[in-house]
Amino acid sequence: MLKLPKDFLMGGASAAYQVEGATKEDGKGKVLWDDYLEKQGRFSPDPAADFYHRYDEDLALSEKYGVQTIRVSIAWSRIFPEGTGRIEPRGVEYYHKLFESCAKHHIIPFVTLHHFDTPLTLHYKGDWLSQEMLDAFVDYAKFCFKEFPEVKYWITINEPTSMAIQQTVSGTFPPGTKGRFDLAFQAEHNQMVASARIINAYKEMNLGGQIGIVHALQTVYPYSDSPEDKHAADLMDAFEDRLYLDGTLAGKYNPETLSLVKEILDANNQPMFKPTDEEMAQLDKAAHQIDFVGVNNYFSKWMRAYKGESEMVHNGTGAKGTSVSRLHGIGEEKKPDGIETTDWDWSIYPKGMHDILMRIHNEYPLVPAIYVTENGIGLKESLPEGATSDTIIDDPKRIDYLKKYISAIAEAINEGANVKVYFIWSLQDQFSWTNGYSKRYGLFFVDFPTQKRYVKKSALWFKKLSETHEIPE
Ligand code: BGP
Repeated sequence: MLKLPKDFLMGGASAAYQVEGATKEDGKGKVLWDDYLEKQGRFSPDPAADFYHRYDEDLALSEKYGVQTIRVSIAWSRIFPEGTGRIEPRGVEYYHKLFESCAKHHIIPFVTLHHFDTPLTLHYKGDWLSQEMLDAFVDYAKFCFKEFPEVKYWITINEPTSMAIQQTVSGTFPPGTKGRFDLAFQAEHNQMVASARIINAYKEMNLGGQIGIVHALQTVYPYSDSPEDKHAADLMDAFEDRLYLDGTLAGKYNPETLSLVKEILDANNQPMFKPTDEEMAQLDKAAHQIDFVGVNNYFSKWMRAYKGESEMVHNGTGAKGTSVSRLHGIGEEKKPDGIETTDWDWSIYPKGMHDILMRIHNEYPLVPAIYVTENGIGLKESLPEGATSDTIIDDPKRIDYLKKYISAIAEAINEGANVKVYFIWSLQDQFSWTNGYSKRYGLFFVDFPTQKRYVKKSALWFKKLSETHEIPE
């Protein structure tokens, strides 16, 4: 039987906008999603899981079911409603109460400073493409470091790549721009610089905690052994993984990575981003001080050569087999026969988790530790008829998924990777940015009309693992 190390922590993850609800309460400023979602009319972020009012209940459940740590994010616009300047004391107070409740329930908070929720004022100024946004972000981060000394684990930014790609390449995040690889690379570079500036500032403040960044990392494989398919996989890897591993964990961009990036941009007739010496110095300094990298891994990708125009169709409803991803200058995603997928077309491939952990271990020796900051499976689930508060929701597919992925993590640890923490996405069912409420990930079921919580069987499985560190059958 595979085992996890004795000091390994088991956690549950969330993000402010996906759980809190209360988007108009206590002086919170608007974020990029508010008007966008209202206009789209598909789903509302209110009340989501109503975590703003029910955090204590969720933390009590967490304690009961062996969740030792939770990943939450601070909603920047609760504290600075306009992104900068005026401070809203009710927002500050809310996070103090949340961290107090964590302490009461013996739960360690890992706190993300930016999880896809740029304040609207700064979004309109260019979001991650604007230097004003970067400066405001550094000020906000320093404020949080001083205000919340009880937090000992900080995450600068969640998934710079998925934010940028979805904002300006696939157009699934606001403002919904498509096909602008140049803007995505520039925004990603800027996020890495912002993250580096914050890491360097945090270390200067000598607060004794840990700080790192979280990346979305999908392991990319070629569809076949042909040189063309292998090259498509290299391009996709540079686009989604390698540039960010280089920038944040090596502190410099490998020339080979940059030439792959340039090839993508040239094919799309778009200009290359131009880092300054000062920015590169910040990246280098931060890579030598970063305490951990957070890995979000759910699925892997297979690429084959493709010469046509870009075409992307997002499966946002769970209608299996409807997603399309063909990127001009990169390639086409195509899963080999026999690869299992979820209803949202995400592959289930635990080896991809193992391989990404080993790659970081082998190729990025500066980073001291790896934390799996998100992993889990989105499923369609409903409350059985006649459910009472004791009803336990049966979710065998989630247990199976967790067993396979956590075993893959245990194997990587046995091979030398320094993986210390695992966060399931997600702690409780929550709002999914482009899929609404039908894609459930939680250990705890949330009945969305009433926001009442129910335990899932996976929570019982999780508790056993957390207590014994043996991966239960
Ligand atoms: C990650 C995000 C999370 C979360 C998760 C699941 O990329 O950091 O915020 O949403 O993916 O994705 P989805 O909600 O699209 O299924």
